[in-house]
Amino acid sequence: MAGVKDGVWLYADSNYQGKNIRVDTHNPNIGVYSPINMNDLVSSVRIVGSYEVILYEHMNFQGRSIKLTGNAVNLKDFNFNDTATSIQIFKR
Ligand SMILES: [Ca+2]
Repeated sequence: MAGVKDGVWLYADSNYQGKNIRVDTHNPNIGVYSPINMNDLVSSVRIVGSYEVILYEHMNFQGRSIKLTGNAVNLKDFNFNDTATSIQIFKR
């Protein structure tokens, strides 16, 4: 995707819509410590570059989790809509 900075983009709505933040391995915060609070809001995920992502239901990588190795246009498909509170990102 030309012009889009490498990283993991999280969107509040499905189909990569709504407010969004970019996170990477150095800055994986999506909750109260991030510039835009995405806690329990993420509905789609776009992975730009070679990353693997694990979304967790609770802070500090607790609770239910899903692993993504590619884009997710609608986290409802993963039964994980508006659920993610912490995230781990790995370079592949
Ligand atoms: Ca949402």
